[in-house]
Amino acid sequence: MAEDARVDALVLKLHDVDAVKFGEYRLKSGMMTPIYIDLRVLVSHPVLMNQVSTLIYQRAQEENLKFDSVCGVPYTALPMATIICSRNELPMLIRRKEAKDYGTKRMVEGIVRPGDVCLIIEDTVTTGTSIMETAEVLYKEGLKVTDAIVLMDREQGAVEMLASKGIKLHSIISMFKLLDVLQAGGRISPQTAKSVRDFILDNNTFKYDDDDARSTLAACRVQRAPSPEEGNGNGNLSPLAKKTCKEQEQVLSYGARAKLSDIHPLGSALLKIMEEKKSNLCVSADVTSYPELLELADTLGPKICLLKTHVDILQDFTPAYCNALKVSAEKHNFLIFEDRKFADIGNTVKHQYEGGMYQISSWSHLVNAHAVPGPGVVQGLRSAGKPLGRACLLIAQMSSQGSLATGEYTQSVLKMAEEHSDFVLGFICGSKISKKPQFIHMTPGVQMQAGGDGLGQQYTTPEEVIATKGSDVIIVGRGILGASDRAEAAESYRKAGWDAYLKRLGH
Ligand code: 5BU
Repeated sequence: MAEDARVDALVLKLHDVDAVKFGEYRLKSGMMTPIYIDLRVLVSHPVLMNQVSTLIYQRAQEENLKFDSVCGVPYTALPMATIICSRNELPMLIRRKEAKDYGTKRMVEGIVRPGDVCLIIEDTVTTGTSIMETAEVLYKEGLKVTDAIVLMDREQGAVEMLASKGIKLHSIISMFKLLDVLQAGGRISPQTAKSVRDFILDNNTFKYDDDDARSTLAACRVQRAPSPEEGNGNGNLSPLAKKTCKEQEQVLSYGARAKLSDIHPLGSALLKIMEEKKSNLCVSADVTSYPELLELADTLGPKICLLKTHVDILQDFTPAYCNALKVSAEKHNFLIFEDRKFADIGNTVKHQYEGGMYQISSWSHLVNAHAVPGPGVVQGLRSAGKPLGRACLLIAQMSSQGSLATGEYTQSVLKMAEEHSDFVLGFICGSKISKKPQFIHMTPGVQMQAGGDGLGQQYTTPEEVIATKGSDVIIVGRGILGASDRAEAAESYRKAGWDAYLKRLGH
């Protein structure tokens, strides 16, 4: 079962066992709330407890979190941490709520090695203070905390608060997701769902003090589709919801989009790289010898977020080369994108992707595909790539003159991407075609001067592509490869792309 379906089923089961209740309740913070989440009851439901623990651990793996031990926030998350640690043979730490008044007076039980990273597990968060309290006890022991996983995020400011303290919060179920599932399942009325949504939007506890935090907040909420009773306009939204919708129309930062809960993990990784390296530049490494390709990867690596290859133009390809390329990608923190443009039935593309002499799925993070064959092309690629954490881009438009990928075709590609967003993370296109911030738009045919190459290629400038057309990534080949100093040219493109992005953000 896909993870989404498992989360939906879990939400319904949590409702069945009264772990989610609607009415008037007072939270630990004193705040009154129309929805109460009480996951303490899970100890009486071992099957559910196991499911929850599995989902939490899977999230840690999907996010590729690196940690040396696990600590559950006492008490509700303690058994979850115990199950995860026992099943996966991970060292656990127990945080005491009170120091013992005899013996060692320790606040943390278990082997503590200063400098180790501890992953925090929590059942529910509102403001994030319970996670912070546990983190502070761990900090005092010399431990580091970089990430926390929570089963249920009430979406009232915890993500932003913890991010401001250097902890990334990953949630399995968000409040809006829970409401959508319960409403779709006929468990709550549209009115109840709406009143809870309004409450959540009006009661975000995080006081944002800069634009980045503000756009993070918008990013955290942008997943919410308007409920049917909200109509198309914003007429009856609460003031904060209206403000949020306004923010959604504006462009979110790459960093904020990386934190969207329903973004593809690889899309999130790419956006993080872009933010960290201040680069939306993908170099199209269209060279025909492998040493030259590797040389490009090593010299341009620090300036790029992606390296795009055409493996079948290499005259000296051997499978061993791909390892060296992977090493370079790790060293310089970029992703690899094989521009293979798959366009066959699912079964054939699966073979082309994972087999043959190139074994593309074993080394390329991203590939692209034409939508011409219909959804089977994505399904075939997905069956080979998803287990490896790979993803694909659909070609919605092309940069070449007279391309047939326009109008209704482009719209159908968009729909196909939306229906397969567990594997499709974005598009090759000339301009932004989807409003969903989880999709990444990449544009080839980019040079400093608009023009063409005499063989149908059409060039647009970085500024036009990013600032005017709203695409996210510039793909540049000959603009860099044809320069006498490729590193210098790459730096000019990186800067032009980044400046255009800052302009788009209104900086
Ligand atoms: P150029 O040297 O910047 O023109 O190279 C562009 C690269 O992008 C090249 O590898 C093309 O195969 C690739 N490309 C493109 O130019 N236009 C498209 O629509 C697609 C890919 Br899809």
